[in-house]
Amino acid sequence: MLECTTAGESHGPAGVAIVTGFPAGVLVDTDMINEELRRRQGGYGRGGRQKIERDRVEFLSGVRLGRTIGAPVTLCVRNADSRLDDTSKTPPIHRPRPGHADLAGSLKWLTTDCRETLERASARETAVRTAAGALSRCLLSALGIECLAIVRSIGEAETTVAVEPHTRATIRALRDASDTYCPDEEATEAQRALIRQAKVDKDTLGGLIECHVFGVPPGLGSCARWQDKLDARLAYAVMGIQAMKSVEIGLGKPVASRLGSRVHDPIAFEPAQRDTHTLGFVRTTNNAGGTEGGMTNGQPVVVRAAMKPISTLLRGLPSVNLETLQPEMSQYERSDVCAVSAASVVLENVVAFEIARAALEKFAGDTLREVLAARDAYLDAARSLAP
Ligand code: EPS
Repeated sequence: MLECTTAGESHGPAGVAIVTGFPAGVLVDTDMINEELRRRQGGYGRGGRQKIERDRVEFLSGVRLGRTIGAPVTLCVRNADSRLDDTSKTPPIHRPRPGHADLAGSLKWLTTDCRETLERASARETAVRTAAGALSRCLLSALGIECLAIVRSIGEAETTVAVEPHTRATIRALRDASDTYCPDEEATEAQRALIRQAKVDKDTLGGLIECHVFGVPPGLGSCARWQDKLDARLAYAVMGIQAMKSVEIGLGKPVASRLGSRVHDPIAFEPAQRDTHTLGFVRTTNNAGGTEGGMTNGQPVVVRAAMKPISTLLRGLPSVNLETLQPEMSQYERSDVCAVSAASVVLENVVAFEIARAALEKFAGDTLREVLAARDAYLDAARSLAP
């Protein structure tokens, strides 16, 4: 089973991720992983920390001569702004920020110093989670599976652009030309304006991020045990990203208000596509977001998540001093005005990891060669179901 554990504090020496269950023989594209780390550091509205850090992955184990060897892979991203034990630079925080882990964590770990909690709760942790997800994409690319996440909205500024298999190259290029990672010039401009205004107002902004996964074969995940449903696993993993408050698969919330005839994706068979990963089963719509019964159906997997605004507001919010129990405004620490763009990169790589995990469950093997052979054997068997 593919697993990932992370460790590290925001201002500690480094973050690490340990990935177990990764097959041998996968070519590790370190440049691609570093490019994902660079993108995660970017996005309009980021704060001062990103001028200090230059995130790069180091492999401390599990990789030899550029390929995985089947052993646990340890990925490390060092912190330039490392000062955890210097209390002159990381002073205690007694005024918890509403929306942050500060208060709940202080009550949990029996302390009045919110720093004990915030150092681990920080979204700095997503650097190594992104690196681990990007490692899993080295396997996915060998399987012909591609992930693409965009920013759908920041505040009220939203794009309605459709992301389809045949437009994905254009969407990727538009996204990469946008400094909010939104594949729509007009929406990008509107998002930038909202972020600028929020900064002036000493406020923060959230948004919607959306990931599409192309080339996923049918049959990943399972309806046999609820724990193995792929949509459930995706929701679990995505809610594990800092600041997410909801997850949707495919059409999402609007399924509640539409008739069935306007929700479910009609099934057709296209013989010319029989040799592709869809096995020839095509749909005119993809409201299901590529999963039915918790299993992939050959259509793109679509996951959307709502990120709350950053809880560190320069103007502060009503709070209570944990040392005096007197009302005070929440404490300000250097932070971002908007990290939705960065979160879209995290989403892309977290979703990739879950898809890779499900692919390895169906096409298990100690080496990439065996995984590819299992995938091919399955697709052949599925094609031979009907004459
Ligand atoms: C974060 C607070 C800020 C963000 C941080 C998340 O860190 P600092 O207090 O050092 O300025 O920059 O995000 C990152 C460091 C990162 O790399 O994404 C928080 O409180 O969650």
